[in-house]
Amino acid sequence: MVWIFGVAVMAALASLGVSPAPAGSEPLASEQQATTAPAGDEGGNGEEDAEGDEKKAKALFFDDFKDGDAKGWKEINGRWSVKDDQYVQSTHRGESRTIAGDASWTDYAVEARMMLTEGKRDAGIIARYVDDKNFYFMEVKAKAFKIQRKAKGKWHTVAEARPKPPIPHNVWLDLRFEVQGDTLRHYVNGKLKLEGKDKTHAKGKIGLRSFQQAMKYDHVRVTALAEEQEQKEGKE
Ligand SMILES: [Ca+2]
Repeated sequence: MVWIFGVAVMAALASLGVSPAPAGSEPLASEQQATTAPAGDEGGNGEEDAEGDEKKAKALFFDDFKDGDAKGWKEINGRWSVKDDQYVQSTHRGESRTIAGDASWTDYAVEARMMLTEGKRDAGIIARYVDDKNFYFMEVKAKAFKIQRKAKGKWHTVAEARPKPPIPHNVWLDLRFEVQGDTLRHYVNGKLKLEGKDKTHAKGKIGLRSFQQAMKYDHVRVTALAEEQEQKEGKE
């Protein structure tokens, strides 16, 4: 039993005919615990706010580029800049890549909004980036969705599909790339487009990438899949 010290509470207890503990009989630790406990009214202060805060807290990484810079990103090639709260890659010559996050991340989802602008090739999200020769790539282009593996510098297609209708330019797409154990999942606008198996890379950083394609990104977010699952189960 936890005793709550406070005039209001003691008065309330007295009105119910309950006697508080004799003064001086309670250890100090218990008193501190009691005074920091919520006073009666539980969960009355904005459930939506609390949920939003929890979501932020659970993200391993988040960048909406509202701070006007790309701090935390390591731009390897391409022409990157932050404009109008978006991360813009403006050349469609050659490859572009920028890397962020933590090399120890294992099972997670990387989400980003992406818009293809100039060019005729592909752009997307990198996961489990070990180095420039070893990572997974979630690829999007007008006529193909792919999950690619790069290992020791060599490309291999893990899964592939043809989008219907073709993916247009200058339209925001919600991308989500999940890496969970040896399972890799490619989502566009909330729908699972591809799933493949590969166990070459177990952990690594995240990144954004294109080949002969200019594009924009926004709202990049990384979530640990174990924590996301716990959240879902907690709500049911
Ligand atoms: Ca933004």
